[in-house]
Amino acid sequence: MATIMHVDMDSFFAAVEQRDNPELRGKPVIVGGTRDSKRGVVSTCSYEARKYGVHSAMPIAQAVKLCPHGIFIPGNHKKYAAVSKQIRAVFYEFSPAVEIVSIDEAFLDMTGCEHLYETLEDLGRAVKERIRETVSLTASVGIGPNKFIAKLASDHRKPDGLVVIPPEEVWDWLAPFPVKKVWGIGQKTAEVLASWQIHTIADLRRCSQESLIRQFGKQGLTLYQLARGIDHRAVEPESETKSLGRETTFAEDIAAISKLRQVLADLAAEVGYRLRQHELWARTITLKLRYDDFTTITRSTSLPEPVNNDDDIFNTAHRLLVDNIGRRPVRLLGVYVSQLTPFGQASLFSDPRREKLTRVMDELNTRHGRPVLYKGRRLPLDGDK
Ligand code: TTP
Ligand code: MG
Repeated sequence: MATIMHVDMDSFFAAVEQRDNPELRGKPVIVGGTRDSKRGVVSTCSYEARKYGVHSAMPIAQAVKLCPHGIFIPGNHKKYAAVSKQIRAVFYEFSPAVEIVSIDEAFLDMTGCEHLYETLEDLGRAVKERIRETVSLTASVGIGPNKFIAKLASDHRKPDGLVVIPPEEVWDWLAPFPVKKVWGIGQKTAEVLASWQIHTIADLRRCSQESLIRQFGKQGLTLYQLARGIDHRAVEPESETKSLGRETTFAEDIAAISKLRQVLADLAAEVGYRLRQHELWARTITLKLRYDDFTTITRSTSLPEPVNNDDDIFNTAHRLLVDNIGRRPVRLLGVYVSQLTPFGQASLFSDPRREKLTRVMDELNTRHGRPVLYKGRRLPLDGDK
């Protein structure tokens, strides 16, 4: 039996801010923009702010309404990335098999190392303590026989949590969770299941494998297994972590947003095409920008549901472009996708006409070598400079 650990930092960006400015401790801190930010969204907030209903991805303006006395901070991505690097180094002290999931989160395969500690709780505590010593921050840790259980466990007692679920406890422990906690069940799948009166994992176990496959295709089998605490996915060490993307450097720097938008549409279409060829969906879209002075930034958005069509990739990347372009000429533009998953819901729920169009385009593009088909947005829009 495997022993898998999932580690996730608590209110990561906000906790770093509170660490570095004692005046912020114990207060509702909201990272993502200043109070008057028109377009900003919340990156994260301290647990003190969560009491007021503030959460990641909420518009700053809404957070101001919910938590008027909140402390609003634009945030310092360079600093968070540096802290993230320190945390990664800690992970490798404990296991060579580390899968970095995001800036503040990783899976560690601890199989075979169990005997180094008296109990798995001791192992979890050791990791939390090393993190605290190294970066003075708290992490939540979950340990279980597979990734699904480990991740659910780390989330279970946040913040500063430690939850160990031995294999023999998995069945009972899982039963009461809402189906939305099952990996790959998004809003839409949850709605279908709710219409069948399936609300908890215990309910989900009443569905036969056949009925789940009939309704959800390949994903149905996975749901059947996850409901029983079965998850065969391996921890994939960093070098294998899947992400893909495309970038392009311009012969001459470009400042016109209309031109950049066309290039972005091409890049998004390339990336979408490659995702679909791999039968993968992506949760995180990253824009890479290099300005004329060679400063390079990357900005990411994580979506509530995994996507793999050009429009979703383009729209997300375009928003990041608009938010970050400033007035500076751009040397390099790139689009990357990560947090890839074989679960997608496009075939079930998206607009069937768009789906069909995408399929036809993919087929033509495969046959002729890319690109042969252009979408309207690649042409400059009226009024663009
Ligand atoms: P999370 O681990 O999802 O959130 P968190 O660490 O802030 O809080 P929790 O205690 O619930 O784990 O994300 C890690 C960081 O990634 C978060 O601090 C900020 C950033 N982030 C965004 O910028 N936008 C988002 O929509 C999300 C979800 C996270
Ligand atoms: Mg976190």
